[in-house]
Formats: sequence, C-alpha cells, structure tokens
Amino acid sequence: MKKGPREAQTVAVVGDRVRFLVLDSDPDHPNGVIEEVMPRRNRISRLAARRSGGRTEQVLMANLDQVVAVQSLREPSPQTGFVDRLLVAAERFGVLGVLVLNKCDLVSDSTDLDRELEKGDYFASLGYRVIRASAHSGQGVQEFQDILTDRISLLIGASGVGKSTLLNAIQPGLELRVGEVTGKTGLGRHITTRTELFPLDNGGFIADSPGIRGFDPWDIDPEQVRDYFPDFVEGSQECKFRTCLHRDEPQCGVKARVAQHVIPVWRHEAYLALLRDLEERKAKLGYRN
Ligand SMILES: Nc1nc2c(ncn2[C@@H]2O[C@H](COP(=O)(O)OP(=O)(O)OP(=O)(O)O)[C@@H](O)[C@H]2O)c(=O)[nH]1
Ligand SMILES: [Mg+2]
Ligand SMILES: [Zn+2]
Repeated sequence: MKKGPREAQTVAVVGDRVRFLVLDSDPDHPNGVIEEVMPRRNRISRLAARRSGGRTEQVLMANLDQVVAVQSLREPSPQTGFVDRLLVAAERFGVLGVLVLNKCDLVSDSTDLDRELEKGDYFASLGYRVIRASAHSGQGVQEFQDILTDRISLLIGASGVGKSTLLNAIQPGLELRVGEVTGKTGLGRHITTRTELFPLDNGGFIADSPGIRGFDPWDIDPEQVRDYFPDFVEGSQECKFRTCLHRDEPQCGVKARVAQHVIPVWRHEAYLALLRDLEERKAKLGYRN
C-alpha cells in the first residue's frame, strides 16, 4: 500500500482499524501484513508540510474520541492560533476538544492575569474542557488522567510543551523519552519522533505524538470555517448578509460582539488568519477534498 500515490503517505495511521494477515505467530519474531484499512469514523488531519506541495493530507490519527491540545504557558510560549485551528479540525469531525495548559509552575502567581490563562478561561466558557496542569508540581495531573480514562485520545502540541512528561506522570510504566527545551531558542528538540498509541491502565488509549509547529486544518472550505467557531453562531444571526464572513461586511453581528468585548479580539483575529490561509490555499491549488 505504501507504493501508492503520494497521498498514500497516510494510508494507515494510528487509530486505524485494519484487516491483518498473520504470516508468523511466533511471539519471538511475529510477522504479518496489513491487507485492508477499514473506513474511518473520523480523523484529525492537517495539510502536510510545505515540501509536499501543499496538496497532501496528513492524517494524524483516525477513529478517536477526543483531541487534547497541550500548550505550555512558558518554555516554549504558545503559538498564536494553534488551539483555535485544532478545535476547528475537531469540530469538523465531531471530535471532543480538550485544552491542557501545562507548566503552570513557571507562572509565578497563577492567579495573576496571564494572557494564556485568560484565553483558557474563554475556551472553557465555550464548553471545552480546560485543564491547568504542571507535570512537575502535580497540579491538574489527576484531572488529566480522569479525562483520558475509557477514551481514545490524541495528545498534540508543539515540541517541548510536556506531552510525554504528562503521560509519564499518569503512567510511569510508559517510560517515554523526554527532552530539555533549548535555552537559546526556547524551543523543544523533537524528542518524540512518531505517533504511538498506548493502552492506559485505567482503560482507554492515548496517542503521544511528535511536536508540531503549525496546524493547517485539512478539508475545510473558507466559507465553512465560520461554522466551526461555536462562539460566532449567536452573532451571525444578526448579520445583514446570510453569507457574511464576519470580515469586511457591514452590519455584522460577530464584529459587533467583538466591539462589545463579548468575543475577544484575539479570537476574531485567529479566525481571520485561518480564513486568509484557507483562501490563499484555495486560490493556489483549487479546493479538493
Ligand atoms: N517546569 C516544567 N517543565 C516541564 C513540565 N512538563 C514538562 N516539562 C519539561 O519540558 C521539557 C520537554 O518535555 P517533553 O515531555 O519531552 O515535551 P514533549 O511535548 O513530549 O516534546 P516532543 O516530544 O519534542 O514533542 C522537559 O525538560 C520536561 O521536564 C512542567 O509542568 N513544568
Ligand atoms: Mg514527547
Ligand atoms: Zn458577520
């Protein structure tokens, strides 16, 4: 199957149900062949790296219950718009979205008005589960374990935010490799190099994944993206135009709510940036799915 067209790079991914032919059942040197990948109930996909020409879907995981976006409050500092984009991909397929804000121990006083904590509170107000955690102090680790129990989940986030460390904290037997964040660049070192699914002692499965820089959701039309911002629904009912993209149009209920501080400016900007990216992609390549 790997010899297929370029798109075949994700012919079988973590979470796939497959038909498997056992060639050798000897536990010392088991061997077999994947013969068929069953239809996926859902998936989390992004546009593969630029070098693929921007036409290739990269499926990060299939058949999952929830996607857990992990950010660190410091070292590395969060990527603008990452959570917004990931939640769009989750909404697209009806996958539950969860946000973990890790390294809370690095924020001197977690009650102070940290911008990222404020953003977390906003996502929580939209109904997403948001966990303030520290793999080092133990804060939120029990809560993190609880949300993973009996579910199939994907952990995703930039390199160095502490995905593997958090998993080791709830299940030390995993003994996952973790790595220092480089002082100079403040970036992680891409310690985890492939996505791998682990059974959890308390039930459920968790996939740890390599750090990613950006997330461009796959298979979303520019005109659709507004539908995956649940906080825009109410305001959009007051837009003059039914086709309003909440950008330059007059009498826009969403922009009115931004002006009233009901919808934060950063949230609207995350939407506009994603909309622009999707429009550019469509203009360049033509929309395909
Ligand atoms: N201060 C602090 N450091 C943490 C915390 N969690 C993880 N770290 C540190 O952050 C560094 C990176 O942790 P990893 O678990 O390797 O990060 P990762 O997200 O798995 O990174 P990749 O595998 O490269 O994607 C390590 O040095 C950890 O010790 C935390 O809650 N607080
Ligand atoms: Mg890791
Ligand atoms: Zn509008």
